Amino acid sequence: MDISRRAFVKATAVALASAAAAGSLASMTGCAGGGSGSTGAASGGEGQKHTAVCRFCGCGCGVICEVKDGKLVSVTGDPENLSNKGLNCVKGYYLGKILYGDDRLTKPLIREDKATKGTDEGLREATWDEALELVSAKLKETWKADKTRLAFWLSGQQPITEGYACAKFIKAGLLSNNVDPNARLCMASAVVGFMNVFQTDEPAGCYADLDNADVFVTWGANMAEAHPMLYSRLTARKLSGKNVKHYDLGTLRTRTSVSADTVMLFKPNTDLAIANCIANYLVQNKKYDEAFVNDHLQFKQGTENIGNATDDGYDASDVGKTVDAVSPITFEEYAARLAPYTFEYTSELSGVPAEDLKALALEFADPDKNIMSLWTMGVNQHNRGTWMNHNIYNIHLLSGKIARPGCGPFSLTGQPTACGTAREVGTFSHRLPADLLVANAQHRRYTEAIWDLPEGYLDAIQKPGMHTVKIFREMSKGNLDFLWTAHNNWAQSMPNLTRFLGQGDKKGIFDTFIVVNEVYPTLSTQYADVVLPVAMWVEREGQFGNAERRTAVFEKAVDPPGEAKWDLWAFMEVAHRVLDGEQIDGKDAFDHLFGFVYDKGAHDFKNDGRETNRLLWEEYRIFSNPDMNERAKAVNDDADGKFEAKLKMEAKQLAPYEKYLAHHGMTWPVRNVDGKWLETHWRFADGKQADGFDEVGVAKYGKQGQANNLSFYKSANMKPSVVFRPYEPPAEEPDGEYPFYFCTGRLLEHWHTGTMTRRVPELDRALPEALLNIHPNDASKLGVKDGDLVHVKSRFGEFDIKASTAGRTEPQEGIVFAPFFAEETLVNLAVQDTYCPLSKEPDYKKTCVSITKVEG
Ligand SMILES: Nc1nc2c(c(=O)[nH]1)N[C@H]1C(S)=C(S)[C@@H](COP(=O)(O)OP(=O)(O)OC[C@H]3O[C@@H](n4cnc5c(=O)[nH]c(N)nc54)[C@H](O)[C@@H]3O)O[C@H]1N2
Ligand SMILES: Nc1nc2c(c(=O)[nH]1)N[C@H]1C(S)=C(S)[C@@H](COP(=O)(O)OP(=O)(O)OC[C@H]3O[C@@H](n4cnc5c(=O)[nH]c(N)nc54)[C@H](O)[C@@H]3O)O[C@H]1N2
Ligand code: SF4
Ligand SMILES: [Mo]
Repeated sequence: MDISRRAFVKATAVALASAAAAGSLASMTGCAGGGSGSTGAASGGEGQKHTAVCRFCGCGCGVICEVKDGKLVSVTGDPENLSNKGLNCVKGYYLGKILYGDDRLTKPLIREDKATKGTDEGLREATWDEALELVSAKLKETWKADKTRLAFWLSGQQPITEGYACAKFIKAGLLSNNVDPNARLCMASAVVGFMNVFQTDEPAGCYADLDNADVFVTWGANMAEAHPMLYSRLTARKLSGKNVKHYDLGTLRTRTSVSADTVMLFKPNTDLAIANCIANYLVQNKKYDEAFVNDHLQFKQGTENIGNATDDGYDASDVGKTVDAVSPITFEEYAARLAPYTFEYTSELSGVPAEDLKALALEFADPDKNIMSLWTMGVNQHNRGTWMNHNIYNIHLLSGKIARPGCGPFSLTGQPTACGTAREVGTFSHRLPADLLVANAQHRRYTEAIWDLPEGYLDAIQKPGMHTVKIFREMSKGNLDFLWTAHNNWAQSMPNLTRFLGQGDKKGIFDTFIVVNEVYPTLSTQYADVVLPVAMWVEREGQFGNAERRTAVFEKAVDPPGEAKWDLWAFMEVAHRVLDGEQIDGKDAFDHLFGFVYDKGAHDFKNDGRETNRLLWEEYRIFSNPDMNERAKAVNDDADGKFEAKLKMEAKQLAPYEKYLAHHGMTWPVRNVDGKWLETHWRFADGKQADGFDEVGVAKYGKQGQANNLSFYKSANMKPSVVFRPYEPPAEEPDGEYPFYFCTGRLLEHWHTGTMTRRVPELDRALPEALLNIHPNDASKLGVKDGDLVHVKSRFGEFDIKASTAGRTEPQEGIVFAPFFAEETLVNLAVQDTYCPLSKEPDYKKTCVSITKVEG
């Protein structure tokens, strides 16, 4: 087996004349409309065209794939997809090339000797049959012996129907909740924030807000690198609108800061205080929207001084068990809690000048200003990530700046379908499809009805399973026998890799039977016992759901190489084998759960990929359209009225599969009005009271006095919660031994662990290596010059990296930054796995480290 996996890591110094490297606002984003990325073959525009969606970031840009002679020859922006209207960034244009790296996996691989784990050696080619039999036997053995010792780790990059089928197989077939997605590392704090505030996980705004805002506030979101298409809409609005302002808050100066009128660099975690300071100003000066507050809000406080989830015992500790608790308070009590957050105190704590804090507070105090807040990992990957989501909602709710065009808190999603799959179909350890929870008996009854399971069947999974960090911590301790991962690269992306890959106790990873579905050799395949080679992106049909609730289908355009197969097929083949001989309600278990996509008894799907996808979609769609199914309707219409599904489920309605193809994507809820399927742009706004729907994007929005048009249909008493959340410090603070904060993140050209983008020569050349960005004063104190190799060490682990004072991000003194795309510079060996106790999302942004120059 010849895996030339290192070949692609070769660094050349040639920089791509990528827009990313240019200075001007318009070109800085790397965005352009109508351009095309040729994949090498001639692109004359005469090939076969297929509609698709970019498989990288949560912007969810529509693209058109052009195919000639069975090869993807060009990718261009899709003008008919309303999320991007033809715009793409540089990664979008080179999308086609990600399919054609030299070392695509084309045959199943099996490891004979566990001792070779963690090396390039030891995997041999196998037939699909042999690999599937082995995986099935190991899964079944673990399942029968002790099903707490198996786990699945899935992804916000896994297409919707594939995630839905996996959730059904694991939750109903295996009766296990040990499944979690990589979205736990990413959107979990946002999700818990949504649920706590609105009791529903749904972004209220849409991308059109970017074209209508008067003020943009980026709260530690580097949109220029991470959401380039949306950033180009932000800068376009700033250049064309009158007096449009941008406040960029963060711990680093980034490419996003370039367009800002005011850059507010704060000390890590003091964003909590900054938001409270704005709320305090609004409250003390009676500058909040009184009608909105009286009609629509309730006030609460929660458990405080919650410590840090650094150790295993945290969740079971006294404070760990109560972190979710909240209790009602009056508006006056809320005001009193805010009172300490004066401009002076907050300025001293955060390092942000008081006049900048006041300027931002005055924007929120102005009833005529439309303000859009945008945030991503700076807020979510935070030891108080859920709290920080609250604090942003708090100021938007107090000022009534929500649910109208150009105005609202907008939680940006990172991955292409973290919303659509991980959050919507329920691949989290505590969820069922469509916002439903395993712990809620009514939710289980409803799910049982749709899946035709006997009443009470899902009571076996009422306890949430292991969340992501726990899965890997348990593996490191030898408590996991079987792990199957797909659409992620955990051996590079998980925090505190040292715990299970490095100098830590390696026992667990050697003893766990690990299956990895992959398209290229990665660090994770180095630890796999079986590697299943899979079809990538448009080598099969799939669906993504982006940050503005837009669901879109990407069509199959080309065949997968060699023996690579659809992930879904592999999962179902194993499900078939593992459930063989099992019964549900006296019927064959596999047939009962998945027979509808198969010809009876056959191992091949009923029809082509389109029909399999459509059948799975139509079943998933019942969750939000209960009238489609008698049993679901009966539970929904429950006579004792305990389950208010009718209102709550329909409010997330989805359309029939073919509508998404015809419309190049639609934003949910998609409502049938007089026989036409219409999408919804703003949530909670202008709806008929209590029916949960907007007027389908028709604007009738006043800037004030809008209170009567709002419907927070799922919130308790129809009122979202303002929860007071104080400032509490980061999990670790710099000291003599570890004097720097280490922040990690992303840069434009590369996607996460670099497995795809580093195989595109143009992107690889543009950003060939990961560097540690450091403030010039810190560098000179350490005697470090640009290009010097330094040793970075934390309480968790260590690695070497070259230092640079001239990087694209410019940290404040005392903070250093590095991206995590380079496997040869494995920064996550040193990143803490302390997580937000409410969301269990790790804080990748502020591990304390020491830095020393490597001599010689
Ligand atoms: N090019 C590219 N784009 C991507 C991705 C990619 O891999 N490559 N990945 C996608 C995914 S999955 C995600 S999740 C997004 C991530 O998108 P972002 O979150 O925008 O990017 P990061 O680089 O992870 O985070 C850097 C930011 O964290 C902020 N920060 C650090 N500490 C704090 C703090 O204490 N408080 C606050 N408020 N902010 C802080 C910094 O100021 C900085 O702005 O990008 C998506 N887009
Ligand atoms: N230091 C640090 N680490 C971080 C973060 C950070 O800010 N700092 N951010 C975290 C966040 S927000 C995220 S979202 C995670 C992302 O972490 P991961 O999801 O683990 O990383 P990716 O590189 O996106 O892994 C996706 C893998 O899927 C493979 N792939 C591509 N197409 C297919 C397919 O069709 N099927 C299958 N089975 N595989 C396919 C790719 O080759 C790639 O190896 O990283 C987290 N890790
Ligand atoms: S990476 Fe994001 S911004 Fe760039 S084309 Fe893809 S979806 Fe659009
Ligand atoms: Mo993410």
